[in-house]
Amino acid sequence: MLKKIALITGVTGQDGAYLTELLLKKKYVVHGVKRRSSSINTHRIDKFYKEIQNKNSNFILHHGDMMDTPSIYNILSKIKPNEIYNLAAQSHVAVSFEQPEYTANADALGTLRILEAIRHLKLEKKTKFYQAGTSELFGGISKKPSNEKTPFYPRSPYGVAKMYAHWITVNYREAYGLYACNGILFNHESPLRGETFVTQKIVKGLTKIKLKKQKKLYIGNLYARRDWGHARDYVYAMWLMLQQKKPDDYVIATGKQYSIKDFINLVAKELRLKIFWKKNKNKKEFAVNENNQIIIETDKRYFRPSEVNHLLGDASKAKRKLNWSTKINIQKLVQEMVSEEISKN
Ligand code: NAP
Ligand code: G4F
Repeated sequence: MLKKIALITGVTGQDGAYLTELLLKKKYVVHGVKRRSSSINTHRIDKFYKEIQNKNSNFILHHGDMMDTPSIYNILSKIKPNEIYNLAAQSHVAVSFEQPEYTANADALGTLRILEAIRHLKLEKKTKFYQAGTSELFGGISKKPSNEKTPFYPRSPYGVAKMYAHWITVNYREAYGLYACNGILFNHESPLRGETFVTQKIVKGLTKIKLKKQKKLYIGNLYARRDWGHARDYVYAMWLMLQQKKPDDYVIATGKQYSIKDFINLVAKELRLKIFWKKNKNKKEFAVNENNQIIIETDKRYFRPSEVNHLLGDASKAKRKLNWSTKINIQKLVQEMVSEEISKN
């Protein structure tokens, strides 16, 4: 039987690595798009290098960029994939306030570039398309759990760019009959999470404090709340979306919500690091250790011009139609992230 061919943009990112692992296990031929960088950016997928060195490798990397139409077009025309997972993005919300135009180009127009390439290459009947959508689309919506029918209200240049990507994916499905799906994924983390996202920053910072390699952790809004799952569970949902009879859009979430402060407390507990929360005269919160030394402090630099205070998802459609559910809860997620971090120190 012919092997299925998948193309993953953003293969060097957190989700790209987990999805590569899943698809290789499922005997796909996996092509990944990586962008050129001055230092090596493949640490998350290095474990598949053995696979690359093998002559009959099922894992092939291509240079490309979401901002560069010819590279996208050429890769698609060469490999004619059965499935495309568009995971590439400037994915950092805070950075999107500093680089709004770059974010729009890579995240919004980048998606359009792939859809147009599918159309021009007449791959509409062959190629299924997954778009990495986000709970940031819901942004400033109420505290109730969001589902596929909840209206969007993005609160960052990143959220706005992803909103374009969402609707252009819906539009190409409706206008040209593409098998195209939006996964509206809530936050998902893992030991492979980028270092500047809050969970990984907390795990790395508190581990170093525990091991006396760092004195303080500076953090932003302690009271933002997120619905955090594990990336491994979430890439499985991406794959499921492309295995259905009809394309559709799905919310993927755990349905449970924690604050940044809760996450800090969970990590401290896992590390057996004693922390005591206090407030100064100006009601600014900080945390000390048993020797009354300040180990966590808030810092204006990490607050955003407009914040998304609450994110909570309702994944009942995915449960019903994809038979998907989350397997790894937040306690297990924290355990895995902490134990991986300790092993690196
Ligand atoms: P990530 O770790 O930041 O990975 C992003 C990937 O995109 C990296 O491979 C990065 O390459 C690549 N990339 C960035 N700009 C690019 C460009 N101009 N051209 C080509 N590639 C580019 O993100 P992630 O957490 O794996 O998330 C995957 C996708 O899901 C993203 O689209 C993100 O916006 C979306 N999403 C994530 C979450 C979440 O909680 N993780 C939730 C909802 C949606 P480098 O390695 O070279 O930087
Ligand atoms: O970890 P974060 O940077 O993730 P954020 O902004 O929720 O975005 C992530 O999830 C989205 C899905 O909802 C993805 F689409 C997106 O690509 C990305 O993966 O921040 C989480 C929360 C925010 O409210 C932020 O203000 O943590 C708060 N926070 C507090 N202190 C901090 C910090 N965030 C970061 N990055 N760094 C801090 O020091």
